[in-house]
Amino acid sequence: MKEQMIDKAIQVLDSNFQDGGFTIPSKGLYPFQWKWDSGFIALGFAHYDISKAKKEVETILDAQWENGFIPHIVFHNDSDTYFPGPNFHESNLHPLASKKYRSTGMTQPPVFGFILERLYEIAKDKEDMMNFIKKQIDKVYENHVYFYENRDLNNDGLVYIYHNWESGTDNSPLWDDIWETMNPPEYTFERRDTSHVDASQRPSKREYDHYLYIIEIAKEHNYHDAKIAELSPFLVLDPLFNSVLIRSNESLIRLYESIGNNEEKVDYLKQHQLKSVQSLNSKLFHKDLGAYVHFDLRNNRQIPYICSSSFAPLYSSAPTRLIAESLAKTMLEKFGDAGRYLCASFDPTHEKFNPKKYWRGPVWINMNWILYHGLKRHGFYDLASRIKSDSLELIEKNGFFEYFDSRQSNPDADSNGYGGNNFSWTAALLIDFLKEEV
Ligand code: 2M8
Repeated sequence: MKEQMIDKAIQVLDSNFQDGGFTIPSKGLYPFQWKWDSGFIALGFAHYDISKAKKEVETILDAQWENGFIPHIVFHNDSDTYFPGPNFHESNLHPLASKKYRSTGMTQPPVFGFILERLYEIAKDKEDMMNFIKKQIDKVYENHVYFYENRDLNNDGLVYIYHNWESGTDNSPLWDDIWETMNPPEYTFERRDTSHVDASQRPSKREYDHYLYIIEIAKEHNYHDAKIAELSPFLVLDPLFNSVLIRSNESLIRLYESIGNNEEKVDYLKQHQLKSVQSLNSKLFHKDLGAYVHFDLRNNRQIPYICSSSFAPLYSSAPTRLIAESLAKTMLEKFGDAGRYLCASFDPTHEKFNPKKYWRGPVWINMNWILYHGLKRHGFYDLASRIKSDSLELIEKNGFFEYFDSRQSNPDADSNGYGGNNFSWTAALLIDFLKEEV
């Protein structure tokens, strides 16, 4: 069974790999290269085709801007199956944008620090992989410097995101209260996603109006960071984004230390790391909820909802023993009842929970991978192995879907699999889960 699943996953990845040296998340629905998808995808390749793994990382990092920024989508081709595409985003408005690639002017969680380290763990030829890492690591470091120098508004080590698409958890109920503070125009545009996926599983038209409006504001100011920080109606501290940054700092520090002769960079990372960890715990951990929460900087208020991002800091060194225990307890009590697969993307006990709709409830395999490693790191082995076996069961029973219904007996559909099928990070992370002894 294990070998069969791996073979199927390899087929998915190989058929999503493109001539340009990058992998699309899913045919039709997502026809370009996405930043954090790319990192997870590289892990899958690394177990059976190391050159594709390296190519994937090399290609996305090649799209880095001169200021260290790495965009969330790189438009390698002219597909018209996705909206909004390159002509809407107009990354060339920014004076330091890549001249080689068209892209968006927003980013996604900075996964590449820990991706490089995991690639080293997986690679059989360590010397070859270390040579590759030596060539790429400064780009990842410059990306972290970009965040700390441009997005750390309060100089406390926490970096903001200015768009829900930067969070990766696009239409989470987390953002609903922010949408209430805005009144964007009703744009006329042709959605493409709903011609690939049932509309009940995707964001609404009105939600898209908000998404586009934030981009329009950023574009009016040529994607200038300081202007965005001043004017964007969406300005949020996200525990997922920040803990991924912290976790990637850890990896960069370890890798630079083993490469040697990089003291300045290591010092810079260590100093910022200290502040990031302290602030994450003091500003984003919500004691009463027993979870990390988001903070809305624009409206100066906490966003007091629990979602899978609330537990992501477990993947980093940030949580103290007490915090880690409290996170595991909250996850088990709210997300882990007997009839449910772990881990729903939004609090299943909350009225805003929707088991079928995109990031408003379904289980996502990339989040499960982060939570699995986080729980294990902090010694919660039972919960960790439940997340792993739930992930494998969901994929085995339903296929390589983008997201899954967390209800074990699902009254609404024959399958628990939703969104895009033959989805790359689902396939890649299944391989990494099954080959874990490496
Ligand atoms: C989803 O986001 C894109 C926009 O970036 C979309 O809905 O069009 C999210 O799940 C995001 O986290 C993911 O990286 C992307 C591609 O898989 O799809």
